[in-house]
Amino acid sequence: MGSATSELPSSRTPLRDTAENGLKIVVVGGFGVGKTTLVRSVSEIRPLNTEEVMTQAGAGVDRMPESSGKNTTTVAFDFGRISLNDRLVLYLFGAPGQKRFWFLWDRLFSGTLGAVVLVDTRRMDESWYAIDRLEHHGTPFVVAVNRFDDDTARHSLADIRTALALPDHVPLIDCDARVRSSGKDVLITLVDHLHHLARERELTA
Ligand SMILES: Nc1nc2c(ncn2[C@@H]2O[C@H](COP(=O)(O)OP(=O)(O)OP(=O)(O)O)[C@@H](O)[C@H]2O)c(=O)[nH]1
Ligand SMILES: [Mg+2]
Repeated sequence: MGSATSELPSSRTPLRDTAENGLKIVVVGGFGVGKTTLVRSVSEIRPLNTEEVMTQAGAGVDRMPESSGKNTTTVAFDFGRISLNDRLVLYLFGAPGQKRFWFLWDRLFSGTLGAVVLVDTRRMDESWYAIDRLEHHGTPFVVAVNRFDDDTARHSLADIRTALALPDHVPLIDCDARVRSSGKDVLITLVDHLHHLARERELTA
């Protein structure tokens, strides 16, 4: 994980008695954008990860930036949990990023209240499929740009919004998937967005 600053929780944190609202959230995005990293860094339980080591057989198929130290990939999904406050708990499902596992996504989306699309600006084209599928399912989402240290281009959020053809009402934020507080901010942005959409629906009903 290089200079990762997040820490895995050392023991299980029991679910608070007051928790009454559980929301299923999925984290989607292209191969190696940091989905597993995000679920690991924010989860208050030891996350379930279905990582497999990538071998030479994947060379040319598994398209990662050369400098990446990544040597495992998610083959089913990640699962973690975070309590945003005394009553609200999020169940996080990290999707697998490689194209050959994308058929699992539609199943993962079932019962999902909202999604985070993680983006690596060096491989923006890999984000389109995620956005497309979420729009198809009508699942509300926010987009979080996981800024990698060796990304020298540092595109602005405005440029990224244009490149992804994201409508103005979709929240777009920066994050560092390795940092718990940053991952948590992304989730809070998503919950605020869901709240806002629900209020809008009430007003127009
Ligand atoms: N420098 C830097 N490295 C990161 C960041 N986020 C993740 N990484 C590293 O990038 C690699 C990719 O992370 P993963 O979390 O496995 O990515 P993923 O999206 O789950 O990948 P797949 O499940 O294979 O699609 C790992 O080696 C991480 O340690 C980041 O913000 N900055
Ligand atoms: Mg993963």
